[in-house]
Amino acid sequence: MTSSLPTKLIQSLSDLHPKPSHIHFQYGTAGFRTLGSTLDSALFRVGIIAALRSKKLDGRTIGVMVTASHNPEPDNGVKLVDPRGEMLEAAWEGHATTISNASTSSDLIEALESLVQTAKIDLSKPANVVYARDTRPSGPGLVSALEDGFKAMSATSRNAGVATTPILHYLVKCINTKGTKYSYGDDSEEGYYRKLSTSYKKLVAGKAVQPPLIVDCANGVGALAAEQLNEYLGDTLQLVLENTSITTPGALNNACGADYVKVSQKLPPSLSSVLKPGQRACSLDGDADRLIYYYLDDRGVFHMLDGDKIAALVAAFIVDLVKVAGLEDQIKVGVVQTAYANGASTRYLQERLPVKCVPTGVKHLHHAAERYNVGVYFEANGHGTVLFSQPTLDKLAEYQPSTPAQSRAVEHLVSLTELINQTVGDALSDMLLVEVVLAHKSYSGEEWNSLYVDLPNRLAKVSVPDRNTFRTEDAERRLVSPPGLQTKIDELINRYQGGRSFVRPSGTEDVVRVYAEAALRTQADELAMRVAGLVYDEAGGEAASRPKEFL
Ligand code: NG1
Ligand code: ZN
Repeated sequence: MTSSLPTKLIQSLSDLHPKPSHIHFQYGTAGFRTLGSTLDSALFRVGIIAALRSKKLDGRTIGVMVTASHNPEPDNGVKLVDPRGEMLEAAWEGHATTISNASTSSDLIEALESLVQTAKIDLSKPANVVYARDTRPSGPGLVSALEDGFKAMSATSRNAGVATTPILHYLVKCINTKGTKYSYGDDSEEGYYRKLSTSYKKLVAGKAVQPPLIVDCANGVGALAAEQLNEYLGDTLQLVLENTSITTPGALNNACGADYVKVSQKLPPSLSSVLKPGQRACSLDGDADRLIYYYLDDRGVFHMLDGDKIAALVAAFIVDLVKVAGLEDQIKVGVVQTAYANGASTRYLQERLPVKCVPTGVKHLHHAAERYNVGVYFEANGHGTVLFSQPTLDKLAEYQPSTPAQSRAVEHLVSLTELINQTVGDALSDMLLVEVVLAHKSYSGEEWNSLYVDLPNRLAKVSVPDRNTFRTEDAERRLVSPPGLQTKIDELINRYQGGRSFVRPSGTEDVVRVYAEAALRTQADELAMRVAGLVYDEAGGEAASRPKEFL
């Protein structure tokens, strides 16, 4: 039993992972994320923090995911996953930032000692962690720095290898609920594929098999997972996997993947000879937690079905099932969005359901969704899931249906709770969810798309010397700083029919993001460009780059 930090061991291992003096790390909405080549010390320290977090939570298992999601291949990142499979508690984001910025090994030990004191960590408790990485070339090196962090704390660690972000979250929840009445599933990748494919098969039983679905795997880890899933699905759904080159240098997220499709609003060029008019296709991102659908119409015109369209499709389906089950008065379904949700989607959903707008970042969406009996949350970029509260799960388990139709609807709802990842947005789980709804409604992509018509919109980004000078309120829809800038933006917006625009600092990149929508495509583009121009003029400085093009 030790009750103090193993300072000698920490010191000697930390000396192998010195912090670059010119870098300031910040644990943001997606953990630490920057150029992979600069992250070695941060990974070592995250190893220590994960161990301390586990000790703080009585030895419950903490997850660590090494990924930079949709970012370019040279980037990498790391985030911690709390025992229920959810994002790290907010207070610890600050601790992680402080510890990652300690300049020397002795400063690090001092910072760790202060964390142990302030967070009242009992060092005699065990430390358990499970970790995984995506396919980035910098991954293996960063993982060994992370492992040195575990070693420094003598943590018990389990290497989940190369896995998608949602699989790592799934494992964390399974490990921590094992043997309890809340057991989430078998704590293995096979357990994950089995859980998803079994519930999918139950949900589509008796429905006509959907035509094959093209899946753009972004040349990332989703390719490995989708290949496995394909086998488990057998002939209930055929996935045609594209962009599966996980070892080709530079291929990851390059002109493919969910972020490329969402931001450029285009078909990945690699699919132009593959996708036939009317056929459904979808793109995953580099760690398979985002999903965007699309199709070409008869004239070959591209149509995108983003996170907002997924939310609309899925929410309506669940509301119908709850109604048919006879549980309308007992189970309330609500939707959570961010300011990036298309205005047309918000209008469509608000006419049918309670809708809440929260700041960007999964933790905000997730927590808001937890307040509903069934909370549907999706970001426009395709990250999202549906949460079923524990009382709702209990209600579904105990409910005595009085007709065969009610009984079928309840069975479907129970299968949905199995199919949908309850920890985090999961592209593969969401993909099967979409396929279930399309099969039940006999919808083509075109019919799904016609639920509402998207307002033309544009996302731009501006490099500024210091993005922290931009501060927002009202779920990031208005700027409070720099002073006066919001008034100028408002004046611009008023000149555009159906105009809406807002500016916020990114939590994952050193940029300020600009979003604009308007009744016409040319107007949305123009509004975005002009607001970006205002931001540039305001931020000024040598380091700022005038926005010439979008992206
Ligand atoms: P930032 O960089 O804070 O805009 C982006 C996404 C978020 C979320 C995070 C985490 C947009 C506009 N922003 O955040 O929605 O997914 O990355 O990966 O899509
Ligand atoms: Zn991602």
